[in-house]
Amino acid sequence: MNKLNTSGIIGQFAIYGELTEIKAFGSGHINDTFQSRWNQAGSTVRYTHQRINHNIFIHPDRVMDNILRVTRHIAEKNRTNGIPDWSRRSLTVVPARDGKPWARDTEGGWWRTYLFIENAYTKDTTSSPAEARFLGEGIGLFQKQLSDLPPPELHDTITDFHNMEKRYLRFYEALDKDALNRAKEARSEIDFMRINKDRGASLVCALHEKRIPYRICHNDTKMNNILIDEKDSKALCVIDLDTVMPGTSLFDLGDLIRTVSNSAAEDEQDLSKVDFDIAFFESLLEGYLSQANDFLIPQEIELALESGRNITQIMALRFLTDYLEGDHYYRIRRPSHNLDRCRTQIALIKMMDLKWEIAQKIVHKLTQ
Ligand code: ADP
Ligand code: GN1
Ligand code: MG
Repeated sequence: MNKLNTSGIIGQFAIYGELTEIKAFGSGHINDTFQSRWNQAGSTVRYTHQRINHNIFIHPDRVMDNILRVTRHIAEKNRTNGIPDWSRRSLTVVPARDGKPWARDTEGGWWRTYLFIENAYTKDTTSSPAEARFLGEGIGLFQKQLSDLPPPELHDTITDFHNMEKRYLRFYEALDKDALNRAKEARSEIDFMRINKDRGASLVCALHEKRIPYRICHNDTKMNNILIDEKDSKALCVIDLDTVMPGTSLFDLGDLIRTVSNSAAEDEQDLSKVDFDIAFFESLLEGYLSQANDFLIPQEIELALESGRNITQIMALRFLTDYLEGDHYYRIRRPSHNLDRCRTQIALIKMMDLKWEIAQKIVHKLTQ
């Protein structure tokens, strides 16, 4: 979308002052994100605008309904508890001029606007155990703050999002079709997925068999969906809330383990750099439990380590499926990007397997 069109849609939101700049922003795989700068009677303020990926979120109105409820709940809690800087600790939706939490462009797209949270940043890889601890704490707190969200239930914004069985069905379909004749490039990854199918179902089975409870969770807690405060390097605000819906807390812990404990980036091509960093894992879990211990039950704790392997496997499978289907889902920046991402996830699973016992001892140590 060119700049002119972008300013047109941005003009639909209830923002005062002169627009001085718009630019593309962020590195997410799903939505299109822009940042705008305004002169409001001499003060400079910034906003975040996003075109919601309408192919993936087929009911953007329901997504926004969830986001409003969740962000208001957290903001209200922080405000009434006197938490300093509360307006930077949850996203604030800026309504359109007609009062709706979204605006539509002339091409049928759905847009939303948030206050831009200043003096914060995101990271794709972890630099220190302290950073890992803060990220864990941030997601534990987010889940805790939402544990008393009043009914009704949040909408399911993507059906069966982490349902491994359904993800496997789609993978086998893509493999049968092999529409782009790409399976030959991914033989060993396909074999890995086949061999490990059963163990991949453990979280979903535990949910379906009611061994662990449904809770409100984020469902997409890769580390760059957490804004970090420049002031103290602590987790400041959990963003990218499109998938906040009922699930298990372990989906969130699992995606944190996948991204925070990996010593390399999600799409690292040099697989010798991919490692399951035990020090990061320990600090992450410690930080997460410092908040989540208040509500987790033993059956959830039992699956803590497994959650990391499980979510890593689901991501490997989803990247591979998208590669076979022709890269329709994830944004790519090179031809085999999705295959590279899949390979990194598999390398990480293998490192987790290798360090399983030591990691399990850490779980026991932290939960005794
Ligand atoms: P995607 O779904 O594409 O991953 P995100 O919601 O994660 O999109 O946003 C992409 C990036 O934009 C984030 O990683 C973050 O850097 C930045 N961002 C998003 N919302 C805000 C905000 N309210 N304030 C500051 N930065 C933001
Ligand atoms: C997508 O939106 P983003 O880039 O934070 C994806 C996640 C994957 C992630 C892998 C709605 O997250 O499920 O874990 O890519 N989000 C959706 O990087 O599919
Ligand atoms: Mg994101």
